[in-house]
Amino acid sequence: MKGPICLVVATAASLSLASAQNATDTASLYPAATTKAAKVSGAPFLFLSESVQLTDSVLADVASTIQNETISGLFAFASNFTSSKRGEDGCKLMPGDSLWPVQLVWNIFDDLLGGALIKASPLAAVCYPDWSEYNAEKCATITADWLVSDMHEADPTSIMLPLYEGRTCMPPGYNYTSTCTMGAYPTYTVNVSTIAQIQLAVNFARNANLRFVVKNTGHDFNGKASGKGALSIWTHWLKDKAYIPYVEADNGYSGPAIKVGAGIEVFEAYEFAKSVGHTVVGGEAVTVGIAGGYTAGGGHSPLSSMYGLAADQVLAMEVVLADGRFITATSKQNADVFWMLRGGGGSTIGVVTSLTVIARPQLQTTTVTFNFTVADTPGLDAFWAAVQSYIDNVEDFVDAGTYGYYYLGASEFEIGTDYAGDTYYYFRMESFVAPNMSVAETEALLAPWFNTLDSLNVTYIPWYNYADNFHDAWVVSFPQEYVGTDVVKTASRLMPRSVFQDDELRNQTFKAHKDAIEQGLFAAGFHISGTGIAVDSPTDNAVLPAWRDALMHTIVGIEWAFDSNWSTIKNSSEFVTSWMDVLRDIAPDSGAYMSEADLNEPNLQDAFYGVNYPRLYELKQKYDPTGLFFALTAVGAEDWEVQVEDPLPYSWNNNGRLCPVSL
Ligand SMILES: Cc1cc2nc3c(=O)[nH]c(=O)nc-3n(C[C@H](O)[C@H](O)[C@H](O)COP(=O)(O)OP(=O)(O)OC[C@H]3O[C@@H](n4cnc5c(N)ncnc54)[C@H](O)[C@@H]3O)c2cc1C
Ligand SMILES: *[C@@H]1O[C@H](CO)[C@@H](O)[C@H](O)[C@H]1NC(C)=O
Ligand SMILES: *[C@@H]1O[C@H](CO)[C@@H](O)[C@H](O)[C@H]1NC(C)=O
Ligand SMILES: *[C@@H]1O[C@H](CO)[C@@H](O)[C@H](O)[C@H]1NC(C)=O
Ligand SMILES: *[C@@H]1O[C@H](CO)[C@@H](O)[C@H](O)[C@H]1NC(C)=O
Ligand SMILES: *[C@@H]1O[C@H](CO)[C@@H](O)[C@H](O)[C@H]1NC(C)=O
Ligand SMILES: *[C@@H]1O[C@H](CO)[C@@H](O)[C@H](O)[C@H]1NC(C)=O
Ligand SMILES: *[C@@H]1O[C@H](CO)[C@@H](O)[C@H](O)[C@H]1NC(C)=O
Ligand SMILES: *[C@@H]1O[C@H](CO)[C@@H](O)[C@H](O)[C@H]1NC(C)=O
Ligand SMILES: *[C@@H]1O[C@H](CO)[C@@H](O)[C@H](O)[C@H]1NC(C)=O
Ligand SMILES: *[C@@H]1O[C@H](CO)[C@@H](O)[C@H](O)[C@H]1NC(C)=O
Ligand SMILES: CC(=O)N[C@H]1CO[C@H](CO)[C@@H](O)[C@@H]1O
Repeated sequence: MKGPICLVVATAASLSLASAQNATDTASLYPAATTKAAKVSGAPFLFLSESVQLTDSVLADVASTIQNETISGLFAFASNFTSSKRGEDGCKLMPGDSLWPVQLVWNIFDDLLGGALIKASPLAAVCYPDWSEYNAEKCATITADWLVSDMHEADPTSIMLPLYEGRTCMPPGYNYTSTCTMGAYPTYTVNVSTIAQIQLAVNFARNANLRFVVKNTGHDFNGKASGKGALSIWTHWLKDKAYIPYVEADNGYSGPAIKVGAGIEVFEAYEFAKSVGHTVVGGEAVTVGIAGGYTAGGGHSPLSSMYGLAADQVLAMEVVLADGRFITATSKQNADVFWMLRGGGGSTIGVVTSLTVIARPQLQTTTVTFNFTVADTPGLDAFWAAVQSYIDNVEDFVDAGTYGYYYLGASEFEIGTDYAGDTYYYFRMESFVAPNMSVAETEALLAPWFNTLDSLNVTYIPWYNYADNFHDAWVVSFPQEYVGTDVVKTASRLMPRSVFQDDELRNQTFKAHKDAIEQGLFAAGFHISGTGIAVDSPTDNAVLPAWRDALMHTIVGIEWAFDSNWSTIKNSSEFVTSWMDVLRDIAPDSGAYMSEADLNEPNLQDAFYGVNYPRLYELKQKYDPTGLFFALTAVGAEDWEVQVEDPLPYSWNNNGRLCPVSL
């Protein structure tokens, strides 16, 4: 044993050497703000983290150092690996399986990674005396912060929707069981800081037939960043960012751009863009990742009705493909990869390591926040007429380039309470965002709706907030949202323009909102378009076409209690899935936004991907023939099933062995 490990340290040194060769002054990689960068094909430069790459010669060094082809073969690129490690049943391996890599191999892997391998444990393990992590003080802290997204994204393995790991290790007060088990949290996580580490992990997981997970922030609504027994990579620390004053991109765009590493979050992107006098298209949420699942899935933004979706902003991307190779993708280079990873979803054919996106000009922005409950109206009829008036004005609001994020429910939104039968209804405009508009212009746009509210004698106090740039308006209007619970199930639908132009269908959309609330559900939604008024939408990406005609993205959800049993969860989930038929019937040709959708959506390939699905599926086979990448509802996911341990049907969460679907 001693020999190989010593030799491997030398190998790790050779990876460090690659890094040293590239340890040039970071500044020299970035074009000076005053120079016009030369025409570049694809991304104009690589981040330092991206210049440290796994090459054939590094692997040859590894092979000659280890002197054991069985082991060195585990790290080889796809073209070099011939034998299959699949078990008889074709399932991905789990710890305890006879073919699971022995500890020596994990040690070698960790050495090659430079010590970046983390043995994973659930965040709340600190609350359980039978775990070595047990620490009452830490437990008190994580329990207090459990609903705060910062904490979950700063952890290598935690996800923000723990229902999808099987709610197996919750802190006190949120726990369904009195035990803590691994659930669908991965077995090991790589805390990546270079491309070489990602390539090595991709090769190892593929060659060793491990379940492979990419975790960025863990925000995914369907817990896609978890997987039982998996080797995970954590992209959180890929925090590079750069401003490129002028780029001539392959898609014909010329002008300023910003390049962001995979770990950059919305608030960091917004702050950075502001610091260089620009704005980028990102989500409303403070800590959603910008370059991971968000942009890959389409990515909607308070700026979408103005500039389109996040996927529409991408000029170039760097990707580690399933074969372990590192590529740049643009509309001319690896164009099919570039097409797929702008709308076709995360965790499909590669790991995106950075995006180069259009830097938009700073725009003055007004936001408006207000709410009213039934008690602020003369009665239920007035309350509902006020809500209907919003829906009647949605088309004008979107056509003015604005976005609105609303909540509708019974009583104030509180987590874990059942509201069925409670008629203390409330409506909240979390934020109406009017880019490029002064307060006076925003008031004029809102006047038709507000006049109706006034004539209905609804009491509401709109809070106007104005800044001369998008970031400063956004930062005060969008506080961090609650995450961390396992007591909500949502479904969603994109509602197209044709619905709002038809009195009957528009009324039905309103009535559906009313019906949902009367049945004890809640609604959260957006007036928004995937077609920006200020731009031509690209036609060469995989964004769900229904986004282009949409004027509203409506999410409807159901809640249960922390201690609800699995039967209740199953029943509630089925209830919200079938309730959504109301909106599906109003807009049968539309679809649903994959990143904020129901994993039990009927015909989900059609609903989440539309006409793009056959090509996406074909590319999945081309670039990931062995199925290294998997996520619930992702392209090709229908070929696999998660054999869940909870009393739910297969593939309702990630807490089970991943196997090819049984025929
Ligand atoms: C509070 C909250 C607010 C939200 N607000 C918005 C919003 O304003 N607009 C909007 O469009 N969506 C929003 N979302 C949904 C969001 O788009 C999805 O949750 C998205 O999947 C998050 O991506 P992530 O990379 O941050 O998260 P993760 O959960 O870490 O990853 C999501 C998926 O992408 C994969 N992935 C992550 N990084 C990479 C990578 N580098 N390469 C390949 N695959 C990768 C993961 O494997 C996983 O399958 C919100 C979600 C929450 C919980
Ligand atoms: C892997 O294959 C490439 C060609 O595809 C070759 O150049 C390289 O030497 C091989 N590496 C090893 C370690 O066998
Ligand atoms: C190579 O390593 C494997 C796994 O540890 C071991 O089973 C095998 O005997 C080794 N082969 C040689 C030639 O040392
Ligand atoms: C939650 O955990 C506490 C402490 O272990 C335990 O007393 C309680 O029974 C658990 N709740 C449920 C619903 O299992
Ligand atoms: C992950 O790596 C970063 C450096 O890239 C380091 O700052 C951080 O502490 C590491 N986190 C863990 C949990 O290892
Ligand atoms: C913002 O408004 C000004 C004045 O109406 C207009 O000239 C400009 O084109 C608008 N910008 C965008 C991005 O729509
Ligand atoms: C609103 O209030 C005014 C004055 O109290 C009253 O005259 C009017 O009838 C009310 N309208 C509605 C729709 O309740
Ligand atoms: C609702 O609006 C009132 C002002 O009319 C404000 O004081 C209150 O904080 C708001 N409540 C919520 C939950 O936003
Ligand atoms: C839509 O609803 C409004 C308000 O209730 C009503 O006046 C109108 O007649 C309805 N239109 C149709 C076509 O149902
Ligand atoms: C689950 O909980 C519900 C509601 O409390 C109860 O009616 C049902 O019997 C429980 N089911 C099981 C299998 O325990
Ligand atoms: C199933 O869920 C619906 C909707 O919440 C509820 O009305 C019904 O009572 C539930 N049934 C059971 C058996 O829990
Ligand atoms: C060893 C290594 O990875 N060298 C890379 C350093 O960065 C340049 C470009 O920035 C690459 O061309 C080298 O391959």
